[in-house]
Amino acid sequence: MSLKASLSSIYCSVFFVFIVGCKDQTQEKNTANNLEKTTTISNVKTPDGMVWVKGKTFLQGAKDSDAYAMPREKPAHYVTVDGFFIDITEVTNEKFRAFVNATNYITVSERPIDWNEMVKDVPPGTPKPHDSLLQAGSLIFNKNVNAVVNMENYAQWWTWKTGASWQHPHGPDSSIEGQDDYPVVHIAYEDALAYCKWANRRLPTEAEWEAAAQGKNNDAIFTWGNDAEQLNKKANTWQGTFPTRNEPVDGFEYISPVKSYEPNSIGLYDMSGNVWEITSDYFNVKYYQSVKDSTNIVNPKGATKGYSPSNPYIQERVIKSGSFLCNASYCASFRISAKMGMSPDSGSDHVGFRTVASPEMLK
Ligand SMILES: [Ca+2]
Ligand SMILES: [Ca+2]
Repeated sequence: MSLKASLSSIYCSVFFVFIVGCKDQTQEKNTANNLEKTTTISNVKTPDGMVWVKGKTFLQGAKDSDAYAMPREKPAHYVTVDGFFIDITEVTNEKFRAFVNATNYITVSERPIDWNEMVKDVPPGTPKPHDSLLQAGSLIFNKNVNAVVNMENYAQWWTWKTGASWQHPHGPDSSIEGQDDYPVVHIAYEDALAYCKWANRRLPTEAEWEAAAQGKNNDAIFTWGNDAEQLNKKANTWQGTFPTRNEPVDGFEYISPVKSYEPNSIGLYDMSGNVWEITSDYFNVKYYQSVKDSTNIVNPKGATKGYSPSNPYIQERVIKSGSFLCNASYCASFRISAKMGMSPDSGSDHVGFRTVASPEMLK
């Protein structure tokens, strides 16, 4: 979702859509991760903070036994991906600060909004908003919402906040001091690309992201397997009644430091919940229908263009993992196959990213 979303009732940008959105004190020792760190892949040493995802064939999309699966996740189909390296955590504030310090990069949410550009992405005839609404800012979750009239009206729990950015996640009076190990948020697609360029990384495709989330599995619903009862021990999501009553049974009401929950079977943290993660694929709700009769799809890069009936004016990108706002009553996006669309020019306080690298990028 973005400011645009508030400009028209028929315009519903991503963030509104992907909102729906225990810590186990005895974290498993991740022996798999330790092993991978010392493994040389194609004469390329595994970079610090990453693990190797072996190339494999797996079932992408909704599994038959997944009661929460949405039409855009169907039908499931087998795909093959080559091996790649992936960050074990979401990109943290510490890492993003290093990038900004090195490049003086200014994120999208820190730039004033150019109405001449925005007008291209909103329904025809949308009036220009007041200049006060075109100041730099981003979307934040309204923690104080105590009643919702219509669950389809996301604007009830999202607020455009002038001055909100990765350095001020709740607005100009907030900061990330002492939160180096929290995932960076308020990241737009182009911000993530800029970070990747600096770091010699790239964003994962949706298929790569699912392959990594599966870990050693090939057809699991969750990143830890198929037991839904494990959710509150394995991921930072939302308990209670969304969006009015947050009962942090899992230990966190808001985002959590990375590595607060057990990793999956190949050592990846927060592949379910905490913050959404941007991928390189276009969000097209019909894409899986278009490939259902294909066999052995190799290294798919998703649809050639985006398509979302709820947001027809934007070429959205796929985001994965769900966030601390995800709840089964709304979208259950903590499942591997779940996905939402994200407007490429907007961020919010529950979207971040993690990066990948192919071996050839590191030679
Ligand atoms: Ca939580
Ligand atoms: Ca995540």
